[in-house]
Amino acid sequence: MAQSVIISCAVTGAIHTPTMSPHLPLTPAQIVEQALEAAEAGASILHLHARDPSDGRPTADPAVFEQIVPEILARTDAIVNITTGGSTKMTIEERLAYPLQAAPEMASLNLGSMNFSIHPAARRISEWCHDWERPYVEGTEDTIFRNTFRDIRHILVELGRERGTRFEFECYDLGHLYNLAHFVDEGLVEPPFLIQSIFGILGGMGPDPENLAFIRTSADRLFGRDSYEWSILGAGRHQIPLVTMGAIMGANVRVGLEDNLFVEKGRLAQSNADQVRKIGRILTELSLDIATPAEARSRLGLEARRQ
Ligand code: KMH
Ligand code: ZN
Repeated sequence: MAQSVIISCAVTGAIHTPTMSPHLPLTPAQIVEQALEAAEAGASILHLHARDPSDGRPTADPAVFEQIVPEILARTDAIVNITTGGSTKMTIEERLAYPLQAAPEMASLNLGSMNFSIHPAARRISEWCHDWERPYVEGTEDTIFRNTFRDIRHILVELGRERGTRFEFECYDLGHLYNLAHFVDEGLVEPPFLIQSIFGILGGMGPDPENLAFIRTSADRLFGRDSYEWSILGAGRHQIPLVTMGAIMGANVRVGLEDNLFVEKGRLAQSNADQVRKIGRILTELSLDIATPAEARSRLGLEARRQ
């Protein structure tokens, strides 16, 4: 029998900017509201970033996260997953300030340094809501998203081993699976772990459907299928097609406005829950069940931590 599908929702991220959609949640109240609505719609994992409430700029300020995370924890049973990627412009110290303080149940962990660019999006926009947005978006052409082996080890030790946080391993390329395998060999990553395969980021592997099968067989070879839960993230317009394909292949899915602002061609999602409901309808049509937070915790080895 097919396993139920764990839906992750990445609520706001640090890629998109306020000009790109009026529905992108920016303030703590908006992020909390949309996260709770996404959980209500079926997301059992909420992946969270913070933004400066004054202008929507990505921030790693623990004081802003503190206005978001405790409120969500108090009002839903969904798993809270805090970014350690932050934005490509932040230092590792900035990115880790809140996760190290909060020791969340789950956090993202990016498995390699890479180009990570959205600069082509700037060509389509002539009027920006805020002064910071245009240089931020254009500047990604010349920015490296830093995640060295030492950075990854530091996060695995300080957040994982010392504080008990488990990870959403963000893999944008085949090499990132091998980097993860290195840390499995070192004894710093233990099953069951969550591999988020990311397709369609400029700088990572492309959104070609064939890549899903290639990554699946590579992960099976490196880890054994019983060691990991697989999830698919498709960037932009590739989101729903690729996560649907992944679900058919036995993967879990990630949606949310961090990864895509639209709910269908030419129509902006009004909220994160719009996308969660859409993939929920597709899964139901495919006779696939949606995992509850309890099922997700059991499959991801989170129960011990919660007790
Ligand atoms: N923005 C996604 C492509 C992170 O927060 O650590 C990957 C991500 C990174 O969610
Ligand atoms: Zn993120």
